Amino acid sequence: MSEQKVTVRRDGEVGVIEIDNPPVNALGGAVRKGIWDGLHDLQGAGVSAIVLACKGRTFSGGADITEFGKPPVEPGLSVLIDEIEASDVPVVAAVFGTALGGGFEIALGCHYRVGPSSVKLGLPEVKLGLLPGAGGTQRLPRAIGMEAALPPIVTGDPIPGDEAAKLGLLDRVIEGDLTEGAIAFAREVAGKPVRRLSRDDTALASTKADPIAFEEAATRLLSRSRGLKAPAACVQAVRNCLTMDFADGSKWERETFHDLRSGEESAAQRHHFFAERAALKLPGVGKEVQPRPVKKIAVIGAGTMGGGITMSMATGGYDVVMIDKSQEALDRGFGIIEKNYRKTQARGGFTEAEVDGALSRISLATELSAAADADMVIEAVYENLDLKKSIFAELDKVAKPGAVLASNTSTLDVDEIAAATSRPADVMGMHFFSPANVMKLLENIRGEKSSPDILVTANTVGKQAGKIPVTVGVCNGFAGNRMGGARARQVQRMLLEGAMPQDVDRVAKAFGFAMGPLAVNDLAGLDIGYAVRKERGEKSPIADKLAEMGRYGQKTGAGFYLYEGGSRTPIPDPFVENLIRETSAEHGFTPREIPEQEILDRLLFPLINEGAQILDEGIAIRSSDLDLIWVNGFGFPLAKGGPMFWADREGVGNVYERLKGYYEVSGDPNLEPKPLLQHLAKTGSSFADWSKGRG
Ligand code: T1G
Repeated sequence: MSEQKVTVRRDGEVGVIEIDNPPVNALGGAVRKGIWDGLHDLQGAGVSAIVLACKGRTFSGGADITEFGKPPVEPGLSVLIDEIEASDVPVVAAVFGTALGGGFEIALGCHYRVGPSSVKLGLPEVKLGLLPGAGGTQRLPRAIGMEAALPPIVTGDPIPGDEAAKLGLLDRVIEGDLTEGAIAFAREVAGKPVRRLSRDDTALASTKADPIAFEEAATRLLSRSRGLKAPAACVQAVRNCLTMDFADGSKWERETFHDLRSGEESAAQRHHFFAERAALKLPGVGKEVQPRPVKKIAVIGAGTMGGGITMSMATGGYDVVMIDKSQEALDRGFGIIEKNYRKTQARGGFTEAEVDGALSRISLATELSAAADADMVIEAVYENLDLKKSIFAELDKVAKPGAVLASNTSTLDVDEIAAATSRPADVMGMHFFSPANVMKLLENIRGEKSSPDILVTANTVGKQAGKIPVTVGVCNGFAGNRMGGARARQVQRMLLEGAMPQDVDRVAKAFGFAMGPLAVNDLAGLDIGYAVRKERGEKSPIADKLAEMGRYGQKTGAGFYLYEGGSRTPIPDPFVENLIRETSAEHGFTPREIPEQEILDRLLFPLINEGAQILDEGIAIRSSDLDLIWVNGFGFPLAKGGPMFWADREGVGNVYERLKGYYEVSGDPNLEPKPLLQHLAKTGSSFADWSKGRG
């Protein structure tokens, strides 16, 4: 017998419907049925008011996403919400925690909402590639006006409880025992006329009279939508309030919701929702493995990475001591941190209090001894193995027992760094991506001897710092950069075969990358890649020549492209085109025009093929981890889900056959299909199926 997900009781003349569906009281079919039956039973019993409450840690977090795509179960959420709103008996929603999506929508269908100032009310459907599908785009504007309703619907960012109270979304702020408070409130409103948002257009009047402010807000919000469909649909749904009544507006909303939910973009974004949570699960590491307590973090190095990491940690609420031998570097680094904070504050990204708080948590020191009381140390010095090993040997003497010792290395062997200490179990990698205060990806590198609890600690700290942590093993380039290296080799090969930089970048951007790989090289600096290749004894004929000429990219005004007058706009350069043709001839190639489909395939397949090998070697745990890495660290379009998700949707067999074809034509060993890719193709399987049950 499935446990009771909804209980119904009476407290005098007030009825209470209580949802108990851990972990987030998702509004699955059984919950909706329980609410539906409870509502009618209580109405039939003649109660004077009803409270809709939830047990556990939050009011409902929305519809049950795991039910999407399955046969619908009656009553549908919209129908249930309309039924609640139609009640002659007032219904009071006792909201707390994060009342999101359908959870907020059902609260909007109630006649009153009460809760603590800590509650967050939100419609994050847009983050799943959807729009609110149960009346949210029609009721919220009718509750607080169209201009106020637009940002939370289009960004998916929640409305904090104190702001919700100011907007009239909370009829009473109740701290302490919420259910009791809600019952007392229900007694107050019993017998009073109820306000039904679907029948009250008052709040729409000002925008109907003058829609300019609304349209300006819409344009501003959509400018950041990265071409995704859902944000534009959210805007249109709210805009419909100007010309449609509630019934027609809701019909449009529901139809559009179903269109989006059955589309590729939402499938990709829902994949990411679950992928972020799956990435925190480590094979063999159960919930009994707790993170080590972290309050103070020491960051070693005040350069670009050290400064960005310091910002992320201070923003996450940690006390941070930034350590650098040079006081000048510390002062410069702190100055950049303060400037970045103030810039974001000016854009409304932080309040002044948040910035002041974060800055107050940062201290500076020139001695490593300042790390003595840190619970975690993150080393972010120059990418040199000997230097890092010497610092970790010092840390071994200075850091307190139990401190997590992490290196921000992007390519070096974490096991070698760990071996420089007497406590390799406390050592791991925490690979941030530049700029570290902006990029969400955090690759946590599991050393051979890293203890499980430091991996859990790094996940906890990473999440609190607003990162998306993914745990991978030790190899050259870990996961993201190793896949990137495979693609880079193919890009350079295509130039030798006859493609020009602008051809490759045009195809990449048409697929959805914000920048093409050659423009990214120019942004990062060709000198960086050149130094890494020199250290490894690798060659890249064209890129090496450019670097040796001092054409490093944007920073020198010329790389694969020209950059005039400090502009960041890449301009194709005939000099480079000639250099490519000469180098191609030197290497015995006969230039040909490469079809765009082949260029796209040879941009994506190396990621998929190397990703397959990384999975097969156990460096990465599951394919969705690689999708998180490439979307959040390397600009793979979220709408396409990530390289491995895209391969599954394209058909692994299809990818394998085309890759094998390119390999057979070119003979390029970098195009040879890896064993796992071949296996999945031959067995008609997918990366997702292969990954199931791996941690
Ligand atoms: N459905 C199903 N499972 C969910 C879920 C949901 N809505 N939300 C969370 N989970 C699972 C999650 O996968 C994880 O599972 C566990 O619960 C704990 O989640 C009509 C159609 C609510 C802020 O987008 O933002 O309503 O890994 O680790 O950090 O318009 O979960 O343990 O197996 O995130 O405390 C709209 C999504 C849905 C909110 C809690 N709602 N959830 O955060 O826990 S669409 C959302 C969250 C909708 C209507 C439309 C967060 C949270 P597992 P967690 P948390």
